[in-house]
Amino acid sequence: MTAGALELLERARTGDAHAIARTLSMLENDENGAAELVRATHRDTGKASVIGVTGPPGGGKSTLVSALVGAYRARGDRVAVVAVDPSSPFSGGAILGDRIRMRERFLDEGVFIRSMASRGHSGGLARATKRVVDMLDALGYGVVIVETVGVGQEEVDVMRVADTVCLVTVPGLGDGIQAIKAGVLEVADVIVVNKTDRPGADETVRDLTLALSLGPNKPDVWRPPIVRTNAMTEEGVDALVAAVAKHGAWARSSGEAERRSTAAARAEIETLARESLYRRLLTRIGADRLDQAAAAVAHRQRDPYTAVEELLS
Ligand SMILES: Nc1nc2c(ncn2[C@@H]2O[C@H](COP(=O)(O)OP(=O)(O)OP(=O)(O)O)[C@@H](O)[C@H]2O)c(=O)[nH]1
Ligand SMILES: [Mg+2]
Repeated sequence: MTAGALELLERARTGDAHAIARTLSMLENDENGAAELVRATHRDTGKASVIGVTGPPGGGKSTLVSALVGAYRARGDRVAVVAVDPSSPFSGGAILGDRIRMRERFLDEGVFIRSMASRGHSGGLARATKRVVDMLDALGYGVVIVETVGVGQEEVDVMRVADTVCLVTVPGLGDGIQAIKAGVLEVADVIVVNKTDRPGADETVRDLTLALSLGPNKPDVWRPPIVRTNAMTEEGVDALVAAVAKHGAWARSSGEAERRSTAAARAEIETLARESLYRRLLTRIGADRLDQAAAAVAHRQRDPYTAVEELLS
């Protein structure tokens, strides 16, 4: 093991925030030492309760996450927050504001906050998020909350790291239904109607209940509960914590948790194997051969399938 990565990990294990941040950057950017960090910590992962919070912009996710941090912290859990913004190449802007507000609220060694933007992850945002979450899990954060903005495919992929995914909607705007149509419901385990102090909450709950009733109705299938919250006053936050715990218990007893972690492991192995085989191929044939093959295909002297067959033989 690289002495640097090992020393860093030791310091991170003592709770040193700078060391924790450095290990996360190493993992995110796949720097030298990242593989060593994964090897040294993999056995310690799988203990945290990983909660995903997603939904349309401005729905109150960050306010709700802050309330959740307070609720879990009050129960004695160490809590980490990973705020992921797939639309932004910079970890700054709105997320930075959230982070400052949260830091002010939790001047507390037991709370760690990390933000991640879309750029700079060699293996993609979802993989980087998984690595970051796994490290925080291994470092003993009992609850890791991942917030993503939006309702697209990238958010769905990021949310696959979570044991329980909370989809946050708001009254009016038809957002709840739109989100469901966009396929986010596929990953939602708990549906939150936030801003219930606003008009139209009852209608939104009714619409969502109807939409959900059209889904599969089998005894072994989880039917996402709908929880009403006002993140500003923290009304409904305890009910949300209870719904998340209930889903977690169901997932463990039904085998769903096992299925999810095996699927995530398989995806990671496939990606790493593909990368590793490709690196080996490049090492063996040399970059020149690749350039020549590319030129041959570009000049229509070879078709791409034949070119690959020749490289592999
Ligand atoms: N009235 C009301 N306002 C709320 C509630 N929850 C959040 N807000 C406000 O809604 C605005 C957006 O809240 P955020 O928590 O930043 O929402 P977000 O979903 O994290 O936003 P993005 O990360 O930008 O997508 C803020 O002005 C909050 O104060 C609520 O329950 N009721
Ligand atoms: Mg936010």
